[in-house]
Amino acid sequence: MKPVKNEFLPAIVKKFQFEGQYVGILPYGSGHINDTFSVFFQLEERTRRYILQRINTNVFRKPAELMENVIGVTRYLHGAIAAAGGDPLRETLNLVPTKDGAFYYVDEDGGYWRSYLFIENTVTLQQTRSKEEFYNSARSFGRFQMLLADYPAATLHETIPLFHNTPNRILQFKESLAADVKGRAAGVKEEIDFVLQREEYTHLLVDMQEQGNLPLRVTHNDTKLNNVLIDSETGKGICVIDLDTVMPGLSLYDFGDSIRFGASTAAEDEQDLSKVHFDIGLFEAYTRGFLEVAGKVLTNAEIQSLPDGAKMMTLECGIRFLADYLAGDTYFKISRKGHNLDRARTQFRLVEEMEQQWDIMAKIVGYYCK
Ligand code: ADP
Ligand code: GN1
Ligand code: MG
Repeated sequence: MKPVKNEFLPAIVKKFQFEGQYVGILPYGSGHINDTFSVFFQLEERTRRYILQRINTNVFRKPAELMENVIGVTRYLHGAIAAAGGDPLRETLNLVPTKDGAFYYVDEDGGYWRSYLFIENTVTLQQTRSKEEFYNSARSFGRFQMLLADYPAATLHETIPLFHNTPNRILQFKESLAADVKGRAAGVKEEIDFVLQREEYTHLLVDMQEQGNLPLRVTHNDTKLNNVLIDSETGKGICVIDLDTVMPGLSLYDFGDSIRFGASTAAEDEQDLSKVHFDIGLFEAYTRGFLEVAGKVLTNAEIQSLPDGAKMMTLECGIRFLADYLAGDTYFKISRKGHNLDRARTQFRLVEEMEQQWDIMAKIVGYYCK
């Protein structure tokens, strides 16, 4: 995708139904995929913010279908949250329409733009700060899954085909490895071996699902900690965001992706691996929060497989980072040389430590089996 041209931003802003006097626009957030901005408006004495995003169409090939999903899911959540006595303007994303009454705007270069109400007095965390906050985020993602339990899954488009199909991720990795377009493979032999040694394991969850042992549900599929807005005063999870990958999936994907990001003692891109550890206390806190809310709908097979969800999502993400490093950093945004390799290494470190603490992980989830 071409970089966003800053001088065109005010013209994009004009397309949306924003309230007040335009003040300015700034890049926002730390997502790896979309281009996100916050837009400031003055309305009487108050400053109001909106989120404006350009969807990454390299990653999401059918943005109109993606927006159909987002419209459907946010509308449904709005109703479910209101019915439960919650505040739908704070507890789910709300799209801001364009002046033409659509929910996205396509610019001259084919860029897809959308806007959300900015949810104020919240923070997004790039790393877990406390057990309690992580537990709270687990309750939010658990609630998200519960609220969407009856959503008509068949109406959802698959926005990225085979997104969490880990064997397919291995195939893509092998393609990047064979092409080795930047000549980087020779320098990462150890990491490549780490992946290949676990190739057989990558089939576990898709096989269980195909054999009918794990049910398909409506899942978020990108449940890292910075995709939940945390109330800055109470530390409670307020709103699950980044709905681009809401699709039918396994509950283990949502559980697992949260663990891979949040049960680490360091940031996803920490360069000093001596700081990166899998924290079993954080694993326990997240498991408790997630299962307190979503546990009643999960089967015993799902609960017992939660450690595999955690390990699989961590391994898969490491494979994706390493594949992108080999391919020349074309998928995930990077801000330094070797960024994707650093990210891959943290993931592999976490996988190793999960393998070492497997029995304790199994014991923790076993406590919740019915
Ligand atoms: P990406 O797919 O690139 O991760 P996200 O949709 O997660 O994009 O948005 C990037 C960041 O923008 C989030 O991590 C969060 O900090 C912020 N953000 C997104 N939507 C909102 C919102 N409605 N209110 C406040 N902050 C938001
Ligand atoms: C991306 O969009 P963002 O930054 O929340 C990626 C996830 C990865 C994550 C790793 C659509 O998430 O799958 O797990 O980076 N999203 C997509 O941090 O590929
Ligand atoms: Mg995000």
